[in-house]
Amino acid sequence: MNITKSQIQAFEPDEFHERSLAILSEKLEKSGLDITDLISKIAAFQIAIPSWALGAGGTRFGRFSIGGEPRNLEEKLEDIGILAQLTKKTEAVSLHIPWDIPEDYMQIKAKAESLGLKFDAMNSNTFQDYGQKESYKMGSLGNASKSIRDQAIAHNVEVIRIGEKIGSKALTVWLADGSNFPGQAHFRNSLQWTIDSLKGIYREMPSDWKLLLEYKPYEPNFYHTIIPDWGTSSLICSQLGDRAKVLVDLGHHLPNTNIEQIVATLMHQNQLAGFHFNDSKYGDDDLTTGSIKPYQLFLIFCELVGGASDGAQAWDSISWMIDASHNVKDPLEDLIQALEAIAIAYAKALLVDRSKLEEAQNSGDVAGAQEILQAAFQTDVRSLVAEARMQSGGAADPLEVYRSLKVRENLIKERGTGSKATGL
Ligand code: RM4
Ligand code: MN
Ligand code: MN
Repeated sequence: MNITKSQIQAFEPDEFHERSLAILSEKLEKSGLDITDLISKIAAFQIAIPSWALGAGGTRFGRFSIGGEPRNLEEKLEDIGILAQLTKKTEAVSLHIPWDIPEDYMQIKAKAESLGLKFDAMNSNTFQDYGQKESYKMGSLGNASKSIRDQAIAHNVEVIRIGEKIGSKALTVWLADGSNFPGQAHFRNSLQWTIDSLKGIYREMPSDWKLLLEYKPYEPNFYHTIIPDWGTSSLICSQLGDRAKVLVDLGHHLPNTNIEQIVATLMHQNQLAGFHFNDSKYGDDDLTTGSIKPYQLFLIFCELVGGASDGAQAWDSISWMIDASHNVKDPLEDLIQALEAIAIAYAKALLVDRSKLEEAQNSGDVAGAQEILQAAFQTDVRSLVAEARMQSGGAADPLEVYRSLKVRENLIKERGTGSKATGL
């Protein structure tokens, strides 16, 4: 399905848009902020979409199809193209191998280009068996068996080679490796095997590539995970080299973890690779970004904006991607909501008066510091975000346009009700 520019522009912003924007601009300019600069920063911020997020996700109890799911990689790109047109917040796709091995590289590259999309980080998969010789049941890069480790290394190298053909510049490694029961695995040995395997992969990366290393404290293994936290990931990255950095997936933390502090610490050592955005109440990848903890998302962006403006780590060196599973919502609607929530959190973080905050911090003014953060967080920036999107050619209200144009209904007509996208 194709959406045209004029179809998008036929939808006017609501009657309050101009007035809301005028009032907000007046207020922000009074506090010394430059509206044009804010709008261009918000418009420039782009978040990649993973190729596995366009179909219905499921739990171990079941999976309920949403209909019209993309049947192949081309159709996945088309879905992301729709998101890009409506939101102007994404211009890249992140592929998961072997879920999405391109059949014809030239053709897939051309297809992406025609939709204005690039290829972001490549994702390897050694957490499932996909017809390879030896099973990953007991782990992959950290498996006790050398031949299984070698097979997992070879898979990652193959993913790098595929990525090179389509213009990707990064490899994301998430390991399911760990154990379910005490005594099942040797902690130190499995960590060392993992480090050695990752060194083998790192050596094979082209010199302009980066390696993004995820951590996760549980699932699918429930007793121990070889890379459970940012500290372990950071320790491994330091042994690999400068181009290996820690990837923060928001769903990969135990309850109440201070993720914003992790972000600050990683930026402090120039080791933040990027983000996988999602929100979670209990587990991993569960919910739409910003649907449960928007304040936390804002605080994370405060650290990002602060770290970049203080020169701790360059903004452009950080990768951004959504990584969520959509169980009950239309994935495209869910992604529209997530992109909006991320843009809003970023926009609010840009409003924080950082020098006043530092003054409050240094003088022990606890209440004052809280006021500064809350003042930014409570500001309704939706008109600013909408304006940035419209100036880039996107929709005033992407979800409304999506629904009015009956995108899902059209996709179902095109692809049927029973189509099933590869992925989670
Ligand atoms: C994992 C992790 C990875 C993603 C898989 C599908 O929990 O977040 O990034 O590739 O899920
Ligand atoms: Mn992830
Ligand atoms: Mn995850």
